[in-house]
Amino acid sequence: MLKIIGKATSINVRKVLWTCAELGLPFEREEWQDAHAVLNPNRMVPVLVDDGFVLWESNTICRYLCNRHGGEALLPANPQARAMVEQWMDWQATELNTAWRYAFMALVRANPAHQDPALVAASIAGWNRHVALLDARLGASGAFVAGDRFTLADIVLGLSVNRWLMTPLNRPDLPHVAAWLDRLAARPAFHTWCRNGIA
Ligand SMILES: N[C@@H](CCC(=O)N[C@@H](CS)C(=O)NCC(=O)O)C(=O)O
Repeated sequence: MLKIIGKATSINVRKVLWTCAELGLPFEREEWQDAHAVLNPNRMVPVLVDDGFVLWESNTICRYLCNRHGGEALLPANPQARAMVEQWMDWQATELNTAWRYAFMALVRANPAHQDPALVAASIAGWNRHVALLDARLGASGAFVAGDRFTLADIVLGLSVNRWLMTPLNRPDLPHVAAWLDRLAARPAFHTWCRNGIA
C-alpha cells in the first residue's frame, strides 16, 4: 500500500492525493512527525513511501506515480506531449510559486515577516500577471493546460489557481481560467482535493 506523509490541507500534499484519486490508487496517509526527517532532510511534505522506495518533491512524486502505476493519460509517453506537461509543471513550481509566496504569507497566513505593503503589492501584481499568462495559454489550447486532454499539469495548476481564488486580493477577470475550472469541475477528485474550501 502506498504511504503518503503530510497533512491533507497542504497544497503540495493535495497534488499527490488528487493524482492518486485520478489513478484509482489506494493509499494510507500519515501526519508528519519528527522521526520522518530521516525520509526527507528538507523536513517538508509530501513524502511518498512505495514498498520501501522513498520520494519527496510533490511534482516528482506525481510523475513517479504515473510512470509506475499506469498513468500515461496524465503523463503521455510521446516526448513532445510529455514535455508540454512537464514544462507547465516546472513553471508552476518555479515561476508561479515564486510570484505568489509573499502575498499569500501576508494575506492568508498574516505572517509578521511579510507585511511590507510595497512587497505585498508587487507580489499580488506578479501573481495576477502569472495567472493571466495561464489564461492566455488556456485560450490558445481551448481546453486544458498541456493541450486537449486533462493531465498532471492541470492538477498542479488547478491547486495553484484555487489558492489564487481563495486569497483576498483584487483579481482580473480571466474567462479562459473560469471556463477551465468549469471543465475541471466535472472531475470528482477536483472537488475532494482541490476546490474543497482550503487555500
Ligand atoms: N518543493 C516542495 C515544497 C513542499 C512544501 O513547501 N511543503 C510544505 C507544505 S505545503 C511544508 O512541508 N511546510 C513545512 C510544514 O508544513 O511544516 C514540494 O513541492 O514538495
